[in-house]
Amino acid sequence: MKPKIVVTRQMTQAVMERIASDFDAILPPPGGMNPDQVLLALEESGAPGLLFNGGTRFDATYVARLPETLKVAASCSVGFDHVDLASIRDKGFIVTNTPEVLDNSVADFAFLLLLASARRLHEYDLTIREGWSRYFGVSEFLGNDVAGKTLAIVGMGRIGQALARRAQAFDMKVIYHNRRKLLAAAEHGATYCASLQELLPQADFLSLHAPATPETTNLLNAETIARLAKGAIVINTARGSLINDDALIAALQSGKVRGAGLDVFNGEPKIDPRYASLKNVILAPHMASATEETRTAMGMLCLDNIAAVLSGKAPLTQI
Ligand code: 8YV
Repeated sequence: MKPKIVVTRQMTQAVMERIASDFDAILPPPGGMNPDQVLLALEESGAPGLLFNGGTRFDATYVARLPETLKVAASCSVGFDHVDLASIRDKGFIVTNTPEVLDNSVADFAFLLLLASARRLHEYDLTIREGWSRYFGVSEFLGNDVAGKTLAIVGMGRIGQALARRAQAFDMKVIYHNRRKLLAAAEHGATYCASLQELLPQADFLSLHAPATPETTNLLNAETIARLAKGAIVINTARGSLINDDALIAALQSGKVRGAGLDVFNGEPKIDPRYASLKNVILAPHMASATEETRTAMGMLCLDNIAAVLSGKAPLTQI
């Protein structure tokens, strides 16, 4: 008897093929299941397993409505700010996430945003699309080198460490702020700053990699932006809640912040419309982990977790 699961999002082909062979699955419509559809599918099927992601927010009210038949919910994400852990524990089922398998993809994307922002790639692309009419002068439309510059990382977990390795390969100096200083082997040559106040003035580039928590909400605000060196570039592939949009937009408009590369936003997908009017911002729709290889690895890890729990074994990556 194949274990029953509800799948809320269309996964990559390899993952869908494994679902078809190993599970008795209730599959989503092309646009994915909305939260009510997830609840109904779980209730009607009695499925003990669920494969979901941040599109289904497990807040306390929603968790209370989940059927008792649910035993394991695997989130296809490393972040779990969409999961109220206390209510999960009260309800008595297991929730897992997908750490490590997306480290390289997200670090690649953060560095992509950093390089593209430094070299104004999106503005050059726009120049061609809008009708390139003349060569630019030797001192016109310039970007900035990254070699020799300082990358400041806030949140030096696995993704932050992977980004540090990439930056060092581009001859950048790396400093970081974290809840605690890492062991030297994990620092990859980066220098620890015990406070944001110590880190921010040194940043030519600031990349955010902290989780979304009450403590990190609006971590980048008017006061912390004021401490940045003029002309710093801000990168965010973590969570939109880390940035106060009014403060960053004002800084981008004034030039205090030279540019930004943003993959995550407050209120996404309905983001602050002012971002789209700024030419010194690169915008991406929360896609830092979006490669065929990584999304397959994430989906497979979700299925490994579900299969383990439903066969009486311990999950691999329980939150
Ligand atoms: C997910 C994310 O990777 O992993 C995370 O925490 O932010 C997301 O990008 C994506 O939604 C796939 O489920």
